[in-house]
Amino acid sequence: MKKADYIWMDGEFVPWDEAKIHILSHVVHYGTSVFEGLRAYHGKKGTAVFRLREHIDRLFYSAKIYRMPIPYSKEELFNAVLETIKKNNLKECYIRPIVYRGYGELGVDPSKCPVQVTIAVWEWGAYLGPEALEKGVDVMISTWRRMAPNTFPAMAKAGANYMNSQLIKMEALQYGLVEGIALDFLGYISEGSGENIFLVKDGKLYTPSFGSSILLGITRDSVIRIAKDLGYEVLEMRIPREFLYMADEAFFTGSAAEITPIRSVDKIVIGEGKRGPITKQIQEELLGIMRGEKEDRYGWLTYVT
Ligand code: PPE
Repeated sequence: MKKADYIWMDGEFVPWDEAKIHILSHVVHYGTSVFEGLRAYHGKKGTAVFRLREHIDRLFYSAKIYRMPIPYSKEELFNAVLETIKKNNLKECYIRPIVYRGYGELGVDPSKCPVQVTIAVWEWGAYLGPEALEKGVDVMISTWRRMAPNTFPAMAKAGANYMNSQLIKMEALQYGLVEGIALDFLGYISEGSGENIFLVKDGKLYTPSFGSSILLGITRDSVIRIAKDLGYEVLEMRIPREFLYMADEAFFTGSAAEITPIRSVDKIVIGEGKRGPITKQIQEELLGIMRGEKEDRYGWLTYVT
């Protein structure tokens, strides 16, 4: 990864190489963390963070689910993100705030371990490869399922959920594919290892509902709003696997993946096997807003000043 200069750790800036924790921290042993991932883009009016408020809100509800009292206010973390970007002099970056249980006692009970907070920023290019945004990606349905309800809370963006994501990702890479799509516990489409998924069929958009063990993606929400305002019907529902093969277009959404078209699934070509027109239209709209080229009509940008 590309190093930046400083990482915000519990209220202080620490040089990148010195941002360390104790090996017996609770998080190392039991995966006790919740985190966020978001991006800042550089446009005509300067650098702006995309949907910072919503990402901070999700961080707090992830922490609430896991009974982790965050020792800062939302406002403090909001400002800390902006300060961290400034301190590192970055025009565009990926932002990773993480809340975790540190060093105290080992054993499953986390309550004796302090809740700590770190914010890192770095330059991160296209998540699924340099050509993916335009050309699309070849993917597979994973043999691994997403977690069943009331096992691991899918709506909490917890570090531990990404052990499941790693299984999905590693399997896809072993088969020479870019990503895996997991089904939910009932066998309906859920999401990619680090992205939500949308399908386009006969001019309508479809995406799995939050009952299908998905992370409620903020990019997903942005796409739903943009698509509706462009006049498309958007259905959030249970989606059978075969509907994906029947789709005219399909794409992933995520802060890291942005909007990445899906070209094939299980070697079955989706639509025409390239970025479809509706995918392109929504991509241009969303990236246009993110990059400050189109009016910020939803109030999604926070400028780093
Ligand atoms: N589902 C999962 C499992 C997921 O990890 C992400 C984001 C999404 C959906 C989309 O959510 P949103 O970013 O709010 O639109 N994945 C993050 C982490 C990626 C990583 O490899 O780390 C991200 O995109 O930042």
